[in-house]
Amino acid sequence: TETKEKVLETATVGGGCFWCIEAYLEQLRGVESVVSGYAGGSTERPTYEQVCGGGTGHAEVVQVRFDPRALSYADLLKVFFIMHNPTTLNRQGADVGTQYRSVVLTENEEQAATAQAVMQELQPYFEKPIVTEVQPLQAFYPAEAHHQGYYRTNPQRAYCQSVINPKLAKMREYFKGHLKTQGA
Ligand code: MHO
Repeated sequence: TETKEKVLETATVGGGCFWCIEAYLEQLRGVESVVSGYAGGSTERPTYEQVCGGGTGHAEVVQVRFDPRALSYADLLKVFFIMHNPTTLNRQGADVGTQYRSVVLTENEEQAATAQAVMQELQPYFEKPIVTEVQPLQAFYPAEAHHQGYYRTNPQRAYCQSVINPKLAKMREYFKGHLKTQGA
């Protein structure tokens, strides 16, 4: 018997608070899982407090496992770029600091080339230069358990209501036909 096994790919991106990126990217059809974590810095197995304190060099990122037959890496990146502000390495809305910088951490040369191509394609839609860092992924450190699925676990928290809800509304408005649940 022939089994068609799904071959998933991995994308690692950062651009603002990982609670947000996780909440909106997991809406996309083709996304199988999203894990919040830290990458792009040097400290091994950092804690959230260390990352917030600066000095680790890490950004808050999410690691996405996706089915490339349902969602291309390029399309995933386009959604990511449109959903955050890739023209700053310091500020994402109310969240300020290097941990919120815009970064794409690539698995291979092909992903790096795709990231550059997507940035070039989207540049005309932004007033300022896209400054997203594109670099090979060295290590990904999953964040603490209470940071995983934060929006789903804490929908009533003020941050979820005031910051994440508008992003989910934007997802529905911009990418309606590409979401797992179109009505929610
Ligand atoms: N300013 C937000 C950011 C959370 S995010 C996981 C807060 O501290 O609640 O960086």
